[in-house]
Amino acid sequence: MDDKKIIFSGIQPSGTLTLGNYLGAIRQWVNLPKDYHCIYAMMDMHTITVRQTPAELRRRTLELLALYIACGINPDENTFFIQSHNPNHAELAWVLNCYTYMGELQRMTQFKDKSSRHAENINAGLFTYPVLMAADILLYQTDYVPVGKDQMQHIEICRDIAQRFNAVYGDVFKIPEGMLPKVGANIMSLQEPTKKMSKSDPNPKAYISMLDDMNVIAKKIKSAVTDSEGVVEYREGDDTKAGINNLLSIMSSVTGREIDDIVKDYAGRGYGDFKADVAEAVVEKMKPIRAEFDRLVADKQYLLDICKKGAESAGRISQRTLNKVYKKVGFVI
Ligand code: ATP
Ligand code: LTN
Repeated sequence: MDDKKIIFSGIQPSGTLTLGNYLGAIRQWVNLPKDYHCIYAMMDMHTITVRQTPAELRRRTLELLALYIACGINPDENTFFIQSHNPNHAELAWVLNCYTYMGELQRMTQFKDKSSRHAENINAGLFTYPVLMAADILLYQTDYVPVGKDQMQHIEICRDIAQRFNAVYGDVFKIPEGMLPKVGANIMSLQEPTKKMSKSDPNPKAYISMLDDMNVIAKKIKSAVTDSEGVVEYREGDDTKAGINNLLSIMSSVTGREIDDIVKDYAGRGYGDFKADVAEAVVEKMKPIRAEFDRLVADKQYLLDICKKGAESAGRISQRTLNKVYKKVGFVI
């Protein structure tokens, strides 16, 4: 490969993407400068850490690719692939499992959170999820991983594992860095604005799905939980203001305007006006994405061809790292 810096990221096809996924992750992928080599995957192997309906998982995996493209990531300039199409991920994950401590996995917030939500199925995959994620990233000698804030703990453990491995065997892995968007790194639930917006929230009013109808999007924003103060103002860290802070972050992310600048527009005006404008701005942003998604998803063969080409390229790049690792740990290759 040339000497371009490498970007790697991915999302699990565990549900329909939310505005949080878009503003926290995908939107930064679209705006990355052309001088990076970008690799984006659909993380189906991570998704089965929570029980799935097979036909739905299959459908959502290709829908996720259609959404990536509909959001503006060009398949001719970027590599897209399905995680399970490149077996190197599972192979490196096994090796890294042997260099990861139970104690550090036990501290992971996502594990604690998901095991309490899925108490009937606390499987070993859920526990070692961060190790597979570390393998995803390290296989490509990744420089930067653009994700939302909730994933930073996983990037940290990935760096720890890589540094530990390098300390024993020399410079095998590049140490990656997380990349957060300036605004929108942590979009909150519309119903409980101190909790993050999540596609697996049982209450659909809490999130905006990228495939919601435009009038549903507007309705959800208009019924977002706010406060009784009636002042459109951003107050970081003030939980009573969490709903308004969140709507301001959303407005700023979708319009590209500074929060301070937006606040000025609403001096002396109520939440009704503000919510109506946020709804309109979000709908404007989502409309073309939705139309492009509908067009792409109807062409399954086109999507499958992209996955095939992407898996070949991902396989080739990652094989070099895996060979090096196997040699270092003493496997006969
Ligand atoms: P689940 O509910 O299934 O755990 P999720 O909606 O939290 O899913 P993920 O698949 O875990 O989404 O995340 C995909 C990407 O979107 C990650 O980079 C994550 O950091 C980002 N992301 C998820 N939710 C938000 C949010 N509320 N705000 C900003 N970024 C987010
Ligand atoms: N855990 C991530 C999805 C994910 C990922 C990755 C993101 C799996 N492997 C590698 C970046 C890089 C999530 O968003 N829940």
